[in-house]
Amino acid sequence: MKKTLAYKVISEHLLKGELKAGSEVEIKIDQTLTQDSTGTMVYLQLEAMDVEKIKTEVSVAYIDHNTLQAGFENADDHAFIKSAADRHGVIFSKPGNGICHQLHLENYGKPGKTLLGSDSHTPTGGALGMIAIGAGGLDVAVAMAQGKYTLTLPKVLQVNLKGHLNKWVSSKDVILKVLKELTVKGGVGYIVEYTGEGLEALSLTDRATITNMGAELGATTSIFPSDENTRQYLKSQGREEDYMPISADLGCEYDKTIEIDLNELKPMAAAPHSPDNIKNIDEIKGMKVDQVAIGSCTNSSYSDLMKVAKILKGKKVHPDVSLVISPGSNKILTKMAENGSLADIISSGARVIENACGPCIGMGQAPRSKGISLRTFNRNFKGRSGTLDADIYIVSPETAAISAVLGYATSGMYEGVNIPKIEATEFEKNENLIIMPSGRLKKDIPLEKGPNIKDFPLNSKLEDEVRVKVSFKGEDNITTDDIMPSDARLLPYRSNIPHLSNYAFEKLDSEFANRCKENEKSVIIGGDNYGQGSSREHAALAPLYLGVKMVVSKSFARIHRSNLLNSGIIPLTFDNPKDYDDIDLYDEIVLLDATKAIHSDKITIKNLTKNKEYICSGNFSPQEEELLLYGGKINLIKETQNNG
Ligand code: MIC
Ligand code: SF4
Repeated sequence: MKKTLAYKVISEHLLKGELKAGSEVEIKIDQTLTQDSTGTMVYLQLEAMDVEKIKTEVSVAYIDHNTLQAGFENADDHAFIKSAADRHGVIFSKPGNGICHQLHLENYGKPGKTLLGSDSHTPTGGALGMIAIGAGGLDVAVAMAQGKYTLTLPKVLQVNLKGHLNKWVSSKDVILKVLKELTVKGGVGYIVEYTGEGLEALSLTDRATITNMGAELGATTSIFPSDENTRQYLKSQGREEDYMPISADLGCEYDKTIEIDLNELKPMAAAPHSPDNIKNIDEIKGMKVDQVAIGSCTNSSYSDLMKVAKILKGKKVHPDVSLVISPGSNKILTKMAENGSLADIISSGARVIENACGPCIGMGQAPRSKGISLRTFNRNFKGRSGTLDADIYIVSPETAAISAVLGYATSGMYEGVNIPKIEATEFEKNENLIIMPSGRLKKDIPLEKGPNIKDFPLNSKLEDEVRVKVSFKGEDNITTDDIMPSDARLLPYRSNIPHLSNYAFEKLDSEFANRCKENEKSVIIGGDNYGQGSSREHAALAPLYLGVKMVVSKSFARIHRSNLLNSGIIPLTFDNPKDYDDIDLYDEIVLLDATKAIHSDKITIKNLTKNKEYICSGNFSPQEEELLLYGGKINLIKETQNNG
């Protein structure tokens, strides 16, 4: 059978199941990555599972999110992860080395391999021809312990790229166009595979911008073939030997195809407050800008920052604009210091900040009140920047840089500016910010657990009757940033669920935590695509801690649904979306015979307050049913270990 590239890589890693969309498959995981804001949970979970050494070929613990260190909390998290990494044989990347996805491309990703990461932008690795999937921390912990991962096999959506990009139009505009076509839920249940003549002009890091933001489509992952551009990139990183060409079989069939004519694309922006709210720059041209932020795992590559440096060279950042730049890696920053382009950036009046996620996750650089910020990042959800009434526009680095100089949103295309050309370069290996595992035995390496590191909550076995009250009702596309906000104030508490849980849904409904306490056992009611965005399992663990037993929505985002199941919280979808309208806060809902009901196709819940019944579906796989019965993955693993 002729195979898509995605299915080729998956079939080479298939341990169990059938290569048929919709069926449950188990695949071998070659590599994992964690970052610090989800990583503390991963290593606590490894401890709870009593894992000795990991089974993957490469596992890396990156520190890139929580780097502000305004108190002891972040530093304690780093020390904990460092000690846990050594205990289990995981490579540790120190803070300052750079952003996990950029670093993984540079140093470890390989064509044809599988990667599971506790960050939703792990699909960045798809640029190298990997199957790279973002997941909740617990799934990554299990992948490290067992070298495998279970998923429902997605369908494959082909994006065929025709023609060539015009000057000032970049790969960021390609993915913004895909988002316009498909929306933030259009990728759910799919792997997005890129093909066509347009690939040739897209460098590896251009491709990585596209696969990175595939997360915003809700797709399981995105993938590019591994070709000459891949070889060039690996060579530039001093590891040409890791190159292997792979592509789809000629004439293979896709489940869905969209075509994009690159010649027709213009520079674009995702307007507030969703990555699929796409406008052409000419629609917002002239809009005064207060802040420009360049960086993040989407656009912080060497060529992105070199373009920015060349645009800024000899110019002055507009007096009303604060321009901040966070490079993707230490290697990139070093190279730019050596070739003088860093001086061009600094002397223009830009503020160069640490090689880390920084403002992308609200760790500093919150815009002014009602501020307008152009950012090269991937998410512009309301409030994520740290300023609730700020308007965030997502743009390419070239659009960001020229707008920073002129003080208003624009593209060089409309300003008669020449587009800069970037010469390829080679990077020297530098592992000064990498700590390899010492090889000592786990029992000889103490876990460094500071006072901020608390145990994570565990659910109990599923009861026959689940009787709950509605503690929150949300609209469509509720993000995990809405459920469990993260900013400089809260990120330091990612290993402290009791503290964090007080802030769940804070921005949408400041009474949520109190209501949960009042209701004791709760249900959350959601609209479409509930839980989109970040992979943070805190968006399941904080509700679990507050007594949430069930979430009923019109539909779910993939990673969040898994995180709920891993926590033993029942995710149900309404068969009739209109039933959603019926339900109000504090309504009492009951699921009878729950331990039997979860095995059925149709699950009926009763609204005792309104005297109504709603038919719902769980679509639980056999493994998911077990997760619910045992009250989550850790309980299930412990039970299985104890029984044999
Ligand atoms: C994000 O971009 O939202 C994050 C912060 O990287 C998250 C992970 C987290 O919440 O820690 C993600 O993308 O999964
Ligand atoms: Fe970090 Fe932002 Fe990328 Fe998330 S999206 S990994 S916060 S840079």
